[in-house]
Amino acid sequence: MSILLAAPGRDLSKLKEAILHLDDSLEIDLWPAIQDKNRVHFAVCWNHPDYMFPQLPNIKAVSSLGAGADHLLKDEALSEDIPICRLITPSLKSGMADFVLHTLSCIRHHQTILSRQKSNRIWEQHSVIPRKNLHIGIMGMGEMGRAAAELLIRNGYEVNGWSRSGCELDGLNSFTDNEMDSFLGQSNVLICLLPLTGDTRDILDLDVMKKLKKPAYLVNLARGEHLVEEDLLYALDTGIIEQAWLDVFETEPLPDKHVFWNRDKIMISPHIAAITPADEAAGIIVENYKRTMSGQELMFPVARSSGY
Ligand code: NDP
Ligand code: OXD
Repeated sequence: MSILLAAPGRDLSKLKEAILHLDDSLEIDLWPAIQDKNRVHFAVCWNHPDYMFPQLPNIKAVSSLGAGADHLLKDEALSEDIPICRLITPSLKSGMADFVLHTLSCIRHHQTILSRQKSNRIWEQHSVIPRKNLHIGIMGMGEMGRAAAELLIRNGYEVNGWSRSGCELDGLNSFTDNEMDSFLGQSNVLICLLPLTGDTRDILDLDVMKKLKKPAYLVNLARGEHLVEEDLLYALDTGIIEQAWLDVFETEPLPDKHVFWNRDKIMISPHIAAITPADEAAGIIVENYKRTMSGQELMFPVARSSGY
């Protein structure tokens, strides 16, 4: 029986090594070089090709190689009977929390202005924005949102969290999905950590941006499809939004000709907010493979009904 690792364009050799380090009796295939397609029982994927699953007649479960599983759920060739899980590790959560804290620090210290000043050899000082002036609003209080909120609260930020069912966390102002307007009205740094579903696609639109407390900042670390790109450009041009910090995009890598590259008020990072180290990923992959083979429930299962 084999585990297939399929992430075109990514070097998976370290992950394969880490899995074999845990159990050298396992058989690992790296897409597209599969020894025997009938032997593949478990696949770990990131942006796999559409035509892959119909070639794997004995697949029993599939894991995302990341935290999001939207790329698997949209594949109609992946039968609804096949359970899906995702990879959540301690470093992924702490990495995301660190990245959010770092972004807030950059906003407070005017990093966008400093970068521009350096290009033009300008020496000009700016006073730091006090933490109390930033009211943080996190959309999505799951694995990532909760880890970020905990770290921000420990660092003295006021944090509002928005989710479908609400989130119990000491020091957090929790809002449920029908309290969106009041959540937005009390937040001026909006951080998107939602899964991509039918309900959340295009959620970061002009209407949402206008409802934020001023001055407003937008940080999207979840999926590019959450953001209505032309609405952001309008919001930046009209002062509705001061700056945007984007780590994820509809098309990745962000195309060379994309208008976002030339905007001073948009900071871009290449989908690196949080990354799963190979050794931690391997532990979860091996565990979920073994659970699959012995008919047990998977760790970090994805519910097809909710889409996350
Ligand atoms: P989870 O599935 O753990 O959490 C989802 C959260 O969103 C839950 O709190 C859920 O509410 C809430 N939610 C879902 N739908 C709605 C809705 N319609 N209205 C309000 N709240 C909603 O996700 P993760 O924390 O693991 O991941 C969050 C995002 O971050 C994903 O898009 C993921 O792909 C992305 N990500 C990005 C990385 C990067 O490097 N940029 C790295 C890792 C993740 P409830 O609690 O009520 O269910
Ligand atoms: C993701 C990830 O889901 O990088 O974006 O894990």
